[in-house]
Amino acid sequence: MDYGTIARTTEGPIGIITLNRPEALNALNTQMVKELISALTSFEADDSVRCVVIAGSERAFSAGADIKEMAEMTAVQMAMTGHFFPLWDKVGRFPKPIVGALSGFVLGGGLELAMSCDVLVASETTQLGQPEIDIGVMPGGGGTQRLTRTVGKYKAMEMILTGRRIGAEEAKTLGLVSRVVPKEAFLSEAKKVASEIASKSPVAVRQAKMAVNKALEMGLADGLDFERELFYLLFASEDKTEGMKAFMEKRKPEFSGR
Ligand code: DAK
Repeated sequence: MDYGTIARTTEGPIGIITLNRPEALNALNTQMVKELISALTSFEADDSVRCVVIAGSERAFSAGADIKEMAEMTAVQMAMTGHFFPLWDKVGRFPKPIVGALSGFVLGGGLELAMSCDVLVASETTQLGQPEIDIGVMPGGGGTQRLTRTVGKYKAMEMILTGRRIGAEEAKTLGLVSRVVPKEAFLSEAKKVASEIASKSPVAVRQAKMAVNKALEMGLADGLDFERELFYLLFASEDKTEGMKAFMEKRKPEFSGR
């Protein structure tokens, strides 16, 4: 597939998607959503890709859904086309880890896309917000649910009801990003984290990601049962045998993903 709104590249075991509509601050339009789904689908099928990075530019990760495109849409069109829902489902259920490389504006659907990633590296210039209220709507891609689960009711209400943006340091304090780095380093740092994850057992990484995500959906007792089942399963993997053997032999493990 030829991509017009994103770039899809690989660097060793890392699949990289770069949002690329600089003229619209990487606003997510239908074409970009389709291309994102296509790139993610190809990375999912490619065994050599062990971790994915989604990045924007230094000025904007994404300023949200494309307002110029949405302005013309009716409720029925939204519902009948599903609009962006396939994207959120794809990103939210993507089995491999995704590192979000954030910088500049991370707004609306851009923040919702970021919150579907697994580790968020943010440049010190990052501004995050859910400004949908300013254009007469509300978050529709998971913002009311994911933001509230992450930062709690009162900060989520403040952000969603006022549309006010927060900076990278505040986001880190709130647990909304994993780490903050100087603006020159946001992409390299995201790739570094992705490489680190890619060096682990893909089987263990996949199960661990699934278990952590379940913590946001399940009660504690069910979550602990779920974790235990996934943990048992890892004892059937070759990677478990290799990992423990390598420890005892004082060498680096070589994980095969089996
Ligand atoms: N859509 C379309 N174009 C955008 C845009 C957006 N969201 N954000 C920026 N642009 C365009 C601007 O129109 C401008 O283009 P020209 O007018 O020059 O052609 C260009 O990008 C540069 O923007 P500015 O000139 O405004 O730059 P500034 O530095 O002055 O301001 C800003 C930057 C980010 C503060 C400002 O552009 C802004 O407020 N943008 C809108 C942010 C926003 O409201 N975002 C939320 C959109 S609603 C769903 C899932 C998700 C969603 C919906 C449904 N389903 C699953 C159904 C999500 C909804 C949203 O995200």
